[in-house]
Amino acid sequence: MKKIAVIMGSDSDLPIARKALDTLAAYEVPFEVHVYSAHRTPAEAAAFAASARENGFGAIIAIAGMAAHLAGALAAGTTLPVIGIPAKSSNLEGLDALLSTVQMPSGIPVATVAIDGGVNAALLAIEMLAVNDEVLAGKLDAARAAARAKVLEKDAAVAAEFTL
Ligand code: RP5
Repeated sequence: MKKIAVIMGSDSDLPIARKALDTLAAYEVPFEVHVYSAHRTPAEAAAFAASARENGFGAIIAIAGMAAHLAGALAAGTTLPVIGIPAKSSNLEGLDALLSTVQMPSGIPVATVAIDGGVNAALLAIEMLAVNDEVLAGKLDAARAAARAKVLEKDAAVAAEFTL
């Protein structure tokens, strides 16, 4: 199975990264984690992106806050899918990072998830791998079925308590 890379701009992004890592682990998807910054370590970030495909990765998750260029900078160096997580790390509540991550120019896409959206970033990466992995696709289906059952259980409980 291909690996997923989880790259964060700073170790202060770790709480968001953990959500993605826990999700990948729950699906038994292999991953590698690094701290590379588009601004503080641009050479290391570029080198990682340039060699990611030959190093066995299937997708890259990039987490960054403030003037968040990490996802775009990695995407510039690879044709692997890059998923950007804007981090809420400044007094602009993550809106700065959201716009920096999502507003990519044509030709260099970044699939941007919600601010601090570690779980969905991991699920999106898993869905990418599941395109040609039936076992993984089955796990995703099972998780959706379990989530549906939970909501229907809550619906029944709420309806029973409040319906006149
Ligand atoms: C970004 O700046 C990082 O991704 C982090 O979210 C933010 C703040 O970094 P630190 O100053 O905490 O290292 O590059």
